[in-house]
Amino acid sequence: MTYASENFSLYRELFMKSSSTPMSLYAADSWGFADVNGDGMEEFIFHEYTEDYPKDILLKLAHVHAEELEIVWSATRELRTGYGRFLVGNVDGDPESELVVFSGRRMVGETLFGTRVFNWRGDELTTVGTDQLPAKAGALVDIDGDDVREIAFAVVPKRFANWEGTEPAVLMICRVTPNGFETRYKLELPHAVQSLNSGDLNGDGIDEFFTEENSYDGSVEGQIAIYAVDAEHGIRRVFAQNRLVNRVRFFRAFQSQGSTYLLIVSASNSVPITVYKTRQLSNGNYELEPQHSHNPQLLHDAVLSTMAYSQDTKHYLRTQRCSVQEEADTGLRRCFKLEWLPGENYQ
Ligand SMILES: [Ca+2]
Ligand SMILES: [Ca+2]
Ligand SMILES: [Ca+2]
Ligand SMILES: [Ca+2]
Repeated sequence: MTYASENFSLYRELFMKSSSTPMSLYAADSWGFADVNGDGMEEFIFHEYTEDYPKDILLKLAHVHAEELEIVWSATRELRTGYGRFLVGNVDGDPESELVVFSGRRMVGETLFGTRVFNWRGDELTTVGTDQLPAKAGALVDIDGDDVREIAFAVVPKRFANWEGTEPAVLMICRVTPNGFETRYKLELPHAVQSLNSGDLNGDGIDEFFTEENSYDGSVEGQIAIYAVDAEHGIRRVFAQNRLVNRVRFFRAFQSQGSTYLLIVSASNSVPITVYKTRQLSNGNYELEPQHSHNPQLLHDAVLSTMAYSQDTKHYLRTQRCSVQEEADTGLRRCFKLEWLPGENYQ
């Protein structure tokens, strides 16, 4: 198989993002690359609207060729994900990556799919774990360093007739076992979690996770918090700053020059992008140091963290909403342009 060495673009009627950042259309939060069927070739994992009505949103796997996606698997309607979100990672004993799909919310009278783990069996992705817990936000974390990821999610346990988006959440760490989800740790919060992502913030090989939080009464808004997990303390909050951001559009931990940083892209136009250095204090808590310097390597690494990366093709992927003209030309109603950028241009 050959890949275009030049940049190339695909136009697709796509929807979806991973479960970490609700407002994001950044490729790093929207698409996945992993070998999910164990054939040694990486799949491109995405969601797409069905062509026929009623419109559903289905998970698909494709192999990437130059300027073309070859669909190798498509979910049936029974496996539709609605407005769910997905993550890709190894969450069980076999070496392949699984897909973890979260349903977004729970309302009276609405079908709830819960959180599902999909594994490749035979020639199909099938549900191997399920939980009726609706998770608005989630991330994969390795809390014990065994290279199997646990699932961190923010669950809203009650049913609501109306969904405000500010319902108090319970943070949970679950492990996927042959018998389904096993809850390891829980922490009840008095406010909501809008988004959640993970990374090893102090370089010890154990993941931490971080959240964007708010409350119905507005007393908590744009709060960024960091949580550490260990057997002794369970889930422990090690940083929180209220009104740090307006509203998060994208956030991610990334490495640059041997240190860990947090990139926060806010919906606010006045201060859209901030990079923080994460620093652990002697008492185990963290502080975030805003980086004001125009360090080109740091900015470069921050931008790369917004893109998805394909190991097989050595391309970064970024997404852009099509222009009105492009949508007219392609005949697509909601068009996103996928741009593959050769990795060697970014070394
Ligand atoms: Ca494969
Ligand atoms: Ca696995
Ligand atoms: Ca683990
Ligand atoms: Ca760590």
